Amino acid sequence: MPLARSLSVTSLSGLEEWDEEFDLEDAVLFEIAWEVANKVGGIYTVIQTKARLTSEEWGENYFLVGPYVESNVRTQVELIEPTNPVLKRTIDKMNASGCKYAAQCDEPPHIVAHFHEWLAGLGLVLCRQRQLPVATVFTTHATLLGRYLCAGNVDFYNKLADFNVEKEAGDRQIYHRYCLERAAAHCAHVFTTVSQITAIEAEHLLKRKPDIVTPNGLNVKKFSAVHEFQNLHAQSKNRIQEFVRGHFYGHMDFNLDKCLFLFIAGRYEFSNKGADIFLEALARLNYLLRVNHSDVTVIAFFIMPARTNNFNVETLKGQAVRKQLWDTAQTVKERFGKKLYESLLVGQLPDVSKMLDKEDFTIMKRAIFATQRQCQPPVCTHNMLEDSSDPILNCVRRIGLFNSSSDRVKIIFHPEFLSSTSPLLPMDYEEFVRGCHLGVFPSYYEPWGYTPAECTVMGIPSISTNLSGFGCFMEEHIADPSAYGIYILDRRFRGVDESCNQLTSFLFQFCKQSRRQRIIQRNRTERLSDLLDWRYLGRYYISARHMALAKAFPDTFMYELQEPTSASGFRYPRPASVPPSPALSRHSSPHHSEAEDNDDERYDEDLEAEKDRVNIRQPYTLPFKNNCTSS
Ligand code: G6P
Ligand code: 1S3
Repeated sequence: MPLARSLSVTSLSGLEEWDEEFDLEDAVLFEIAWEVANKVGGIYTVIQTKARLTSEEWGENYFLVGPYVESNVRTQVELIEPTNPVLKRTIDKMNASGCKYAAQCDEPPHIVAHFHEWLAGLGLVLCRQRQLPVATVFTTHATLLGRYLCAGNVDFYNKLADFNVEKEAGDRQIYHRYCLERAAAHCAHVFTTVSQITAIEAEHLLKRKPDIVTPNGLNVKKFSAVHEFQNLHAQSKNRIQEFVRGHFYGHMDFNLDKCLFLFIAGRYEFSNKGADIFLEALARLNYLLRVNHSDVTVIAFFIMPARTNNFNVETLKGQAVRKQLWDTAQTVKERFGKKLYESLLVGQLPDVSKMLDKEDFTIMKRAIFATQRQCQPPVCTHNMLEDSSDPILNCVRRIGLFNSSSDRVKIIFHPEFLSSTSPLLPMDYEEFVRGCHLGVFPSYYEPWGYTPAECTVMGIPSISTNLSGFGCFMEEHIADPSAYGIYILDRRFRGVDESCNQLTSFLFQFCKQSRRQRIIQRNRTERLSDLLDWRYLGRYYISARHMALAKAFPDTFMYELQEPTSASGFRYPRPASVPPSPALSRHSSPHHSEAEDNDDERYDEDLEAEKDRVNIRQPYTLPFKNNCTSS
């Protein structure tokens, strides 16, 4: 019997010091997903952002398998020949025989095949049915039935244990897909999901408790200058402001400097993603800002793709008018500059009253005339194909937020993912997020939730919920999440109306912050980014693979489950500026509003930050109960 190699994951002092007794030389990892080089939703982000870390570990023995989509291959894939002869032979044979199974070879490597989501699950089931010597991992990023049930307005979390799953799947005509998902979960050597909340859901709906939770990470970009992300915020905000100038032309009766940009983004699942309660809370916020005579204006962006027939004319016209105004200003400036120059050339100070002549005034009047507008600035930037039944538009119609001058809350629905080549808002998603003030993701069904995580690593505060994997994860790992700009809405123990009130209150409090308080809060938010880095979270994937190898090849690999210790569970402390006594805690909160805060002074919290900065790479134990360690 070959000597067993231990799978050591006890020394968790950062991946750099990973105690890697595990010889991957003869092992090969396949990761299979419908979203490999094929952007549909969050799984694409998982695979894409994790690829660097995984290839650092597996080198040329790491293979991603996805659908062949010609346009994606052209833009995202570099075609190369595999160097591994076994794989080359396999691929040649597969190509020759129309992609049939052909993996017999002389020196079979230890294969780990990691399948994501039910769409790839069939491959896993067939691997097991054909008794292939492959260690299999199945990760579900959401359960099919869970998604359907939640979208259907049921009291999902309270009834989880009671659903007749086969009947529910049948009623929704997803029985075949449900069976595939359940089979993949049960056939896998190791079953994982992205959060504890989805683990509970999977246990009830798929009837298997996940072996390990594999939370989603990101590639965290660290800037050498601590404040660089703040500068980027200011730059990106300027670009959003430009768009707003065009969109609201003729109605720019609010102060852009006192304007806050909020946004929700993601797959267009109106209630699952919480767009319903966000809109309702915005209506309540509008009322609060009006009755309190606030000088703040909120612009809420909805970035959720729907079926459209391109941008609408009014929206495009807005940007054209803005550009025309800009060009006019440049023309007049140049004419002005020329006159000034000529005057200086002859050694005279200019006669200011003659610097603008009749023609200048005509040019400017014509430009101002073009900004006359009979209609309100549009709520939606595109021509919607299903305008009359669209849930966001219908909700806007019901709550009456039509971007009128008296509204303190304005809505912009952009039913297409953002792109830097857009004629309207030429920004990519990352730039846009950086320029916003707050991401709002009040999801009801959200196994993980990348959107608030992306906000966090860019130093932008966000609202998530205690029904989202991200929200629960942050609640578990941060002593005072809201002090760090991580607002977690209670959608688990409150009714919809109560949650909506809480959301309104979060939004209203946020609007009351001074610029200085927002800067402090962004600094704190950004400090959490290590927690969401794949360099930290990637270890759960490593554990899952090790577990699978040990289950599939018990003569060669071993692992041992470890019970959680009291030390398990890592928590970011309250920010150092928070005094211990609740009586004094007013100053700890970025919400305290004092007159002297209302300036644009850069308040640098770095000294405090240094005191409470927690080195995430310090030794600690895995924060999940299902740790696997060496034997
Ligand atoms: C960043 C910039 C500051 C700017 C501030 C605006 O911190 O470095 O120069 O004043 O953003 O913050 P605000 O929350 O008002 O967009
Ligand atoms: C799923 O995508 P979704 O937006 O349909 O997978 C994502 C990646 O794991 C996850 O972040 C999200 O919550 C799930 O819902």
